[in-house]
Amino acid sequence: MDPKRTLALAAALSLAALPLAAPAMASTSSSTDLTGSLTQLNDSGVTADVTGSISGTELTISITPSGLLAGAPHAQHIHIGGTNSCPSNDTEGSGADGALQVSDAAGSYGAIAVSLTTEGDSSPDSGLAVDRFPVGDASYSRTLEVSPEVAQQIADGDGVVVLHGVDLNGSGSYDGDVVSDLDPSLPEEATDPAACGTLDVASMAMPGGGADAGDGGTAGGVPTASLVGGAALAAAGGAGLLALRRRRGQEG
Ligand SMILES: [Cu+2]
Repeated sequence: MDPKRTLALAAALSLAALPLAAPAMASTSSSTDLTGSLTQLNDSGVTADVTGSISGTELTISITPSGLLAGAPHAQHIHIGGTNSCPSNDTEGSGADGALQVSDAAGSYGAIAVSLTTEGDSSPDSGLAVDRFPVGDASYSRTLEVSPEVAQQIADGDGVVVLHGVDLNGSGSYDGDVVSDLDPSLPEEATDPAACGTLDVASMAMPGGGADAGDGGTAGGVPTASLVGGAALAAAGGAGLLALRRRRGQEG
């Protein structure tokens, strides 16, 4: 074969190989791990750990709550919208004694995108399907279908998990004079948010080196640049940690 044609063929082949590599990368990243750490709203004392994944339009999510009112159903949703964030626990709302109601927090975490029901429909229509939500601190785990749009938003880290139902007056059940802003047939306690946390895309493991650079025991085989970085980190000491925390705080 003419050497020029051979070269051209080689070039064409190497170009052809590129599109093969791209879909392979896309498919490995199409399942995204999710994690969340919910903290209290309305001084509820409620916390919850969330793990899950989104693969295509299939959402798997597990919630382990602590501190929810026993014997009462707790509506739980993935909200999307607003600033895709949680209001702070001390945010004043329109409920009794400044309690935060659902609509008060809409600017932070938007509307219901997924109702995390125990069975059946999981659309926003089931947002208050009280007979299909966990009771008390029951742990929750389910795999659900969501719309392509919602799946993308969750994979982008825009989801916020909210658990509802707070015993504001400590009576042991949902009651009180102020009605819910979602359903006036219910007291606000039945729907006020109890805990909130962003549904974060789990960070990938850092490639080796960085975390160990400050450890003198492993310094032997580390390239000079890493050693310098390690020394700088060691010199910065607590201040470096503080800066990292601050940066995280700003993201949250
Ligand atoms: Cu909600």
